[in-house]
Amino acid sequence: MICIECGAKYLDGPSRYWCDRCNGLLEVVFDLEMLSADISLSWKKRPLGVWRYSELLPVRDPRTVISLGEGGTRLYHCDRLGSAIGLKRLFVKNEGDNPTGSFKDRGMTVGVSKAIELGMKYTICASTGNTSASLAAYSAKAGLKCVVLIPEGKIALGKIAQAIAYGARIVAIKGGFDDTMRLVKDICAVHPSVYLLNSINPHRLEGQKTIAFELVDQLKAVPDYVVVPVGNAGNISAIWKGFKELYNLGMIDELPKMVGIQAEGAAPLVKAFKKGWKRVEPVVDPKTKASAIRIGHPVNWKKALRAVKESKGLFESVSDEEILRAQWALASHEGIFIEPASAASIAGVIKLRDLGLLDGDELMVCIATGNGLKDPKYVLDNYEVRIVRISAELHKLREYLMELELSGNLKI
Ligand code: AN7
Repeated sequence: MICIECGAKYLDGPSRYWCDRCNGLLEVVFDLEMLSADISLSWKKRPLGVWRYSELLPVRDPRTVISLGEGGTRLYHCDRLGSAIGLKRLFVKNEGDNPTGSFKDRGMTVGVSKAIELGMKYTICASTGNTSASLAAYSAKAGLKCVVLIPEGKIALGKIAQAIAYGARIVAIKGGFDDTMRLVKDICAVHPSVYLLNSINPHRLEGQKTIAFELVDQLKAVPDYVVVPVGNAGNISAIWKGFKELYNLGMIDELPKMVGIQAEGAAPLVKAFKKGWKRVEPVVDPKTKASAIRIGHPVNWKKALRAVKESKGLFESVSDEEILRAQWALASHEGIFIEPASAASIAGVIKLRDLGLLDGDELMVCIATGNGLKDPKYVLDNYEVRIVRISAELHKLREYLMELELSGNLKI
């Protein structure tokens, strides 16, 4: 591992989450020249999924791998939504297909395998919901005790239900996500047998970079833009790292522009990017209905700013209203139901088009990070619910269908 701040190098070994010298973020580096000439031939023989790319994952012994069959998620060409918003090549990668319903599983299969390799007894994370669900599931499969810290009352229903069912010890903290994150970092600094599995853990990000590998395998091309909802900013950093590795291996000869989308009330990276700051100023009381990305102090901000700058991409924010409309637009045009935070990526694409930054021919990929079923209450609370009540009589139903006929097509 290498420190992205001071360049200090660390051999693979005991758990370490930040640089001993300067507290900077760490990154896993592979000696790409040591890899066999054509690893892509081996990859082609394996099914699409995280472990297809095992040569580029930091787990030494395949026998310690804890897997629930993560990755290999569907990539949809959204032609109906695309034509409604003037984009010919709009694709959505549905990470809600993963075993616990979010992209976090890609990181957890690697991170929890690492916990086993290192002989850890406990796993721990702070979470806005999906991380806790995913860590709880992988810890269950690994036989490790799992503790999750959540901001009290701020987690979507489906996610808390998952964490309970998978048997995690759940600690609710009065405060926001950033308070839970601080506590988790502090406890792991003094407790070496507790393994921290937030995205500050560089091994987790290695699993998440496989989103980039799969995209290239599925599209047989490099997207022009990859649009990612941003909270702690781990995923956008990981995906960019994946593309760069393929580029450095000579497997692709172009790179995408990375676009990070934050919710307006929780957008410290957007602000820093637009003002050209070198640092991110935390948002003290972040606000958005997209609870997964209600994060004011993203731990990976430095990696994410670097990813967006290197790729010549951008950060943009979207309002809660835009997120709601985007979720509805994708579900009602494409049959893909994604959670509000994920819909920020769709809202972001619509905003880029409105800002006149797109000409309509670009190959655009939105990363739909989590399944819509994670947060059913959001739909019931925010949609105009269209349910008619009739008595159980045939003529009533026929009357209703007649009315529908007269009113023309169902409005979407
Ligand atoms: C659906 O679960 O931070 O920018 O604790 O659940 O890599 O943090 C969730 C984040 C986007 C943001 N979409 O990813 C957590 C947590 C969904 C998410 C993000 C999250 P990062």
